[in-house]
Amino acid sequence: MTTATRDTSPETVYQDYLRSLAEADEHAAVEVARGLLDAGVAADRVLLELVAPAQAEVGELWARNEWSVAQEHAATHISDRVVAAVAAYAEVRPNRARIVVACMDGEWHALPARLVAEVLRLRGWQVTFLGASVPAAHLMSYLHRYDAYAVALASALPMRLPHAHRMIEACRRSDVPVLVGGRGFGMDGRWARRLGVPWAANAVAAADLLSDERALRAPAPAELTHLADDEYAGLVNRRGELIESALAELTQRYPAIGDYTPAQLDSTISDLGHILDFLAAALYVDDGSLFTEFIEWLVTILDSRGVPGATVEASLEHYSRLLHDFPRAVDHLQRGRAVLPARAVGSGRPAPRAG
Ligand code: B12
Repeated sequence: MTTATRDTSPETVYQDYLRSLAEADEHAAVEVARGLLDAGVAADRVLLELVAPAQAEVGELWARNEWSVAQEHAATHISDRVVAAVAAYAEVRPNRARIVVACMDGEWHALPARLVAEVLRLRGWQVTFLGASVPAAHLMSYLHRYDAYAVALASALPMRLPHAHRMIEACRRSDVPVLVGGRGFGMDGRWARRLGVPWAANAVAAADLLSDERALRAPAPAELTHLADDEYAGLVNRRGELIESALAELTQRYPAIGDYTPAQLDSTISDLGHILDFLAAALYVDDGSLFTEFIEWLVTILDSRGVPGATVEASLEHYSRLLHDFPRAVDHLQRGRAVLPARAVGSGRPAPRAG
């Protein structure tokens, strides 16, 4: 008689976990994580080597339009429950100072920050996790009241960098050291360096940085002298007017847009706004790669939802024309056009967009 033995190789465990997310099976997902903990795998490894990569993969499935927004939401909720289960399993008494972990105002990606918070807690820090989108004024009064040793700020979206900078400066005025993390600062942290703020690639690096008070308290200066040209501020002031005129131009060039449903129109306006917000962020940190990476991402997303990139080409061209007296912005826009795939350039009719 043979007994079926459970395959516990990391790849099989990962696939089991991903399947439980796909099937929205919370119980199975928690079981997979508990199985690892029971087998002696450290709690921070379960968080960073199972939950984190699975969430990133959920993002890729959503980006390719293989998963709906609802499937992504269900998976994210389950990941959150798994993080709670892992934290409860490995209860650690705090023996170090208080760290406040918070998402920037307008930032709804709370799970990455929560993973960081839990790993710091596992290392003995007394962590207060404030969650998604914390308004700057509330964060400041919290820091004063609870005498935080440091604050860890999270951002997943590069377009929020100018805002992030204001929040970082406000924390510093309160004399609380700041460290930042999340893909919004660039996968290698290069935009955090521009803002002159210590950055950690992941939760483990954040824990190391927090133990190095000198690095935390003596960050390199910000490199933002280019802001003297006022292009960033000028673009932000003209945002509404630019979106309006780009929409009018697109509708004239592609009359099919006139038949869009309100939801499709909302998505188009939101895309036009995102283009400007990423352009503004690129101007803020003076790095064209921020904008070109976004354009490559946008075209892939639109393509998987049946919207031809020709509309992106037309929008970039339109913005270049209106912003002709902003040389840095025009340069970023031209570079953005240069990374468009050949099929995205031309005058094809936009197909009805997915939503
Ligand atoms: C879940 C999710 C959401 C959920 C978030 C819910 C929640 N409770 O977190 C919701 C639905 C709200 C959401 C909304 C949006 N999302 Co979203 N989302 C994701 C998704 C699928 C997973 C995020 C996650 O948990 N990742 C797992 C973590 C662990 O990975 P990580 O970010 O790399 O984190 C590691 C490090 O970066 C670091 N780290 C992260 N944070 C911090 C913080 C500190 C202090 C430190 C030290 C380190 C650190 O440590 C982590 C562990 O090692 C990602 C896909 C992805 N690849 O991440 C997209 C993703 C981030 N979202 C994306 C987008 C575009 C959006 C929206 C704009 C979509 C829209 N059109 O509305 C909105 C923006 C909302 C907003 N204003 O914040 C894009 C961003 C692309 C880009 N070019 O910027 C991504 C990459 C999806 C994709 N593949 O296109 N999203």
